Amino acid sequence: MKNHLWQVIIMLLMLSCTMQDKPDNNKHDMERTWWKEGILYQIYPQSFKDTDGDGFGDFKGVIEKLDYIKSLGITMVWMNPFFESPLVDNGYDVADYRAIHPRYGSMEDFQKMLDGFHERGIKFVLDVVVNHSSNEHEWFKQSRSSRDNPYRDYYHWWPAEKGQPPYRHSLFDPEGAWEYDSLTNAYYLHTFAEQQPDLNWENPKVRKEVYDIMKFWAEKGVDGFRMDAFQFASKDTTWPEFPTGHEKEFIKWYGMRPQLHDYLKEMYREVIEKYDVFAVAEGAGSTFQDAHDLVDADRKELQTAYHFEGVDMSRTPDRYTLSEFKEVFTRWDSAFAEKGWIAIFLSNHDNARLVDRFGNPSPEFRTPSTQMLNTFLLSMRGTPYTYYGDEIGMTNIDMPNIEEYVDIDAKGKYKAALAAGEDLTEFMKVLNYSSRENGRTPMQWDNTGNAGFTTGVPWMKVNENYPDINVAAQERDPNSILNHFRKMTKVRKENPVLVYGKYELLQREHPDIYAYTRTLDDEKLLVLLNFSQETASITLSGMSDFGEPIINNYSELDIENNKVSLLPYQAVILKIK
Ligand code: TEU
Repeated sequence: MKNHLWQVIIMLLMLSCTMQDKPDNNKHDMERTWWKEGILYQIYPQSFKDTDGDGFGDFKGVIEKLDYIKSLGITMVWMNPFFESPLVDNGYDVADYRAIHPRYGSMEDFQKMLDGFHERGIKFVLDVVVNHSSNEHEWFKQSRSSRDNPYRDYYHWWPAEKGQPPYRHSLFDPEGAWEYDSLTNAYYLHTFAEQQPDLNWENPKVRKEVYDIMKFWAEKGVDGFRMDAFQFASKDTTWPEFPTGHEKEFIKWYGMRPQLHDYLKEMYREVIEKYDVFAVAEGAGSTFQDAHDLVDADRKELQTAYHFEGVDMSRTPDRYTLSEFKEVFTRWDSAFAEKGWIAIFLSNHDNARLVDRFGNPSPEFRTPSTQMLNTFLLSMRGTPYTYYGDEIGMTNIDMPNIEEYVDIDAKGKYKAALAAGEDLTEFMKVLNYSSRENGRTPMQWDNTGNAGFTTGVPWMKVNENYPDINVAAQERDPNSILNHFRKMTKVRKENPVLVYGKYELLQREHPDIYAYTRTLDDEKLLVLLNFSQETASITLSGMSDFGEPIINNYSELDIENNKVSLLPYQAVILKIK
């Protein structure tokens, strides 16, 4: 017995030594979780697949495509809002958080879709839009009805007898974020459109309502929550004037107030920990400290957050430089090298298409450049997010006239440019390249009418390149963007080093190639991505013993000793022995 006790003590000592000896980069490895290993696919439901011919995608359409979604090798789905809504901002204006907008189907259809995901081992992430509600939500109707209504404090009101409220910038309304409401002679705050009044998170009743909504969906079986525009939820409700000239510095003045952390801790206690669900906030603040504090597991707030520096790089047609790209992703990786976890993405429903912004959409280079970008997303540390259509290289559309635009964001920006007397030709050039509409066109399934998306009139025009770019055609081609995406999700799943391994940038100054290694214990992978349309080479000192590439978007690879030459947009991952 005594002997046995000693054996146990020695074993425990050995175990604690090996744990301490592990290099820093393995800390993540010790806290393995499904959401770190997850590969997320984002579905914009109105544009995915329509089954009833009304021109809007629906749940039945998603159900029809469940096997396709599974075949991508993804393990999580985030779906944009599908709740009851007047649809002023395509559903980011929710009128009833527990009801489904009829255009998507019924609650029964939702449940079938959710079960379908679960049967295929896919987790489901719900979009929770609670920085604001719709002005048609019952809470707001009550709130605006009288100053002493019990719901008055669900929103932010400024009584007009106090004069004009201090200026607040609105992301969608050029006239600012306060809207006058004559019914009670007061202004209410709306960070986005005037139909999206901001909820008052200082009010504990509002917070409880939100947790109840989250519980409602957790009970139905959703596995995670994406908190929309959440860094703006906490406000300085003493309403100070901001220094002149700085009124539009969004995160600094409007986002990440210290009490946000208290709200998140409360949400964690009330919902997240009770249901073992995952939560990600849109926005990670402006400093690494903000981001860390949001996702530090010990603080019990969120599991991941996502920063905007990546997608903010390429908002105008002059685009980004590779050195800037490397700098942003390297800096954010190093901030989370030991603790915390982030999302890796280059596109979503608020941005133009991946290939237009970061790759090369010309017919010659569309395929390799999209494959290269998908290789990047799936070989970085952090949970990768792929936006529907990027797995087949869907591109921007051409909409030179403002009359064609339906999005409130584009319309608001146009109105502001007009009021400011900007050069509208230049403005339209930038909008045509960068608008959110580019990323919202119907999914291109095949070469039949409307790309197989709908038999009716699509809510948003289908990109006319669908006969060339569609799922059916790419299914048949082993070298398609789609099949490369599938190979790459498989590679990520088979190589935990791509999830947990330490990231190290090589040759920061190289003008065309992004090269990095991922290392976990004695495994090391080398990722080489040619971001240019020319052949480019790189000489890797101290490395010559390369194995066969575990992924390559071309059939050949030119290696001579330690010099690797890459074809235009070639992407390879090599095992370093
Ligand atoms: O976006 C919030 C956000 O921070 C915006 O700046 C967004 O980047 C901008 O609209 C792009 O022009 C979220 C949603 O993702 C967006 O679709 C909604 O319109 C918005 O919240 C309001 O709910």
